[in-house]
Amino acid sequence: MVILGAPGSGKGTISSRIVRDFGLKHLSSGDLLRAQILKKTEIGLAAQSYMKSGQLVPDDVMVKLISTELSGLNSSPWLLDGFPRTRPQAEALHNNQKLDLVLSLEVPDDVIVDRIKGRWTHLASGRIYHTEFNPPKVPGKDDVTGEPLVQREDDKPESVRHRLEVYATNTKPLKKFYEDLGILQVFHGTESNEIWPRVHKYMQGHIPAKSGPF
Ligand code: G5P
Ligand code: MG
Repeated sequence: MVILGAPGSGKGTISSRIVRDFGLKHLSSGDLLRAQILKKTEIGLAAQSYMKSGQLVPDDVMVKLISTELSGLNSSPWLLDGFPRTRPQAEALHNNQKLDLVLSLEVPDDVIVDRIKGRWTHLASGRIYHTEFNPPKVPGKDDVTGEPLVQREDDKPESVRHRLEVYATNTKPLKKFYEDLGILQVFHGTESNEIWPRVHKYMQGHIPAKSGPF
């Protein structure tokens, strides 16, 4: 399955709950890219300047990265977060893998701009925190490793505004692509805790859950 949604709409937050309750493997394209940047790989070096300014990394780089990751999963069910983001990426995925579900999170832009200011990330694992919504046990430290948390370079207000525009232009039109395939389900809301029980209920109709919605 795929989860769509603007930057900061809660894809990572909802994905971690899907993983917990339904046991899917979570592949976040942004986390994969940030891991490549940390390791200073060729892909990481190529992606860094695009990501910093909130632009999309070129399609050929992304398609290669994600198809390599998917082929390593064998038959485990998976959840893609942040990919596809353009029509060519969606077509490349569609030509290789048949999707069962596509969820789209619809959160107003003003809510997003406000909440992104409070995000702190553990880059090595992709674990996400928020100063009010989901604070770490020790301020500034990852709960699992105790390592320092950082604010993403692309979470600066000018990058966030640009990422929202890029989403509206390139990624939002993918909803029609998946609607035409009959696999799109849209969830509107302003709080992840309000959206999540609806996502859980919808998914239970398609995948057996390991536990309840809370
Ligand atoms: P990413 O990493 O895919 P985005 O921009 O799609 O980045 P992002 O920013 O990771 O998405 P999210 O995952 O949708 O947002 O949101 P989240 O992290 O769960 O929630 C945001 C914050 O709000 C967190 O701090 C969370 O705790 C908090 N929060 C959640 N719910 C609530 C709530 O209800 N209330 C409150 N108060 N807070 C809440 O991509 C990054 C870059 O990588 C490149 C691009 O350059 C992209 O810009 N990239 C690609 N380029 C080309 N093609 C692709 N396929 C690419 N994929 C990545
Ligand atoms: Mg994310």
